[in-house]
Amino acid sequence: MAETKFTPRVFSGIQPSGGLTLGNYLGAIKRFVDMQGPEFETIYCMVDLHAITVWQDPAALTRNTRELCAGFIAAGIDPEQSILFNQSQVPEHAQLGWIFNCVARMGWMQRMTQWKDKAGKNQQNASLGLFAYPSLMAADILIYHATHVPVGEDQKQHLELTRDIAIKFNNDFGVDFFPITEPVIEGAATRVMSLRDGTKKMSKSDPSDMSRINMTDDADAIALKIRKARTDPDPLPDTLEGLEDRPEARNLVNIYAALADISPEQVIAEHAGQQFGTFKPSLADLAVAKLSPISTEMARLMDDPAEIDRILARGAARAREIAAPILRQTYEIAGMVGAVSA
Ligand code: AQP
Repeated sequence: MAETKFTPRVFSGIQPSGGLTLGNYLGAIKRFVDMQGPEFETIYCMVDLHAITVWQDPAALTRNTRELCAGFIAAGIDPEQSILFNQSQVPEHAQLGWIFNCVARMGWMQRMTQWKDKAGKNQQNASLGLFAYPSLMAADILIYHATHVPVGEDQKQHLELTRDIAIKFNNDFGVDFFPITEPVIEGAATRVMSLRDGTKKMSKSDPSDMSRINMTDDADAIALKIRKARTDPDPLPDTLEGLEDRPEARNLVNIYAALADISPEQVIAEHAGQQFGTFKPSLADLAVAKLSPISTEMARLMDDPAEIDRILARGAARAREIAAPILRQTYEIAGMVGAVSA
């Protein structure tokens, strides 16, 4: 397929299923900001329809959606330059999601590790929405003919499935309609790990608040969580290879690198031989310096929820201008009367 026929367009989303974490910031939002510019049209979404695949208290969902929007803007997303909205205001996502439910195969979905992790041993009791999550995610991306999707490492498998769905749709209908999307998984912090367990991803739904840094944490909370972060007794090595079997130490080095916009190698070069008693306070100072301005701005924006709602509604209207014709063409390709002109 000649991918060049598609406008270079970035799409990505975050679930308003809790407060934003440092993992979401370094793995996703910070990189969304980097991709904003003349090279791409950028579309960023609060994926509330995804969030409800597990139970969400309605009042908390509303608050988390607005707070997430405030987080995007405070971190540097310009709602004029980028299109910023919540998914449920653009019904074309769910409509294309249904078409893709009919394209994707049960076997593909059953292989998804996020499904297996989140449904756990109790799959019979998990929602049908949780099972179909990756097909809606494919629709989120392809309803804009997005060509590039910046995500953290955990979303790689879902992006491969998005490509499989696009390929199968194009083949089934003999068209060259959906682009084969490129995942953009880059940087030092594509997988920020829990501060309590270096083998587990930092996550907003982890029951332990000490496992993560929330974007709304104040300076004292950030410093405390980093001081209490699990580590080992050895000092930092003088090469990156020395961190191979030390997941907690490696995680702190990666976080430092991503916050400072340098490589993990540079962090090691600057801090080799240091004990964690020295390295952790440096990391805490850096984290506070980078995150405090964002949390202060988030709090300011949250004082005016009506303005946030206006930004989301305006973003949704702009998103629909792109999504509606693509949905209409999809229906037409599939032979839906009403979409096909007589
Ligand atoms: N720990 C992480 N390190 C790097 N990137 C991460 N992302 C999430 N956690 C990390 C990236 O953030 C984007 C949005 O993720 P999401 O909120 O839609 O879903 P998630 O990946 O399931 O995140 P959480 O925090 O673990 O949410 P819950 O707890 O609700 O399931 C994605 O690009 C993701 O890669």
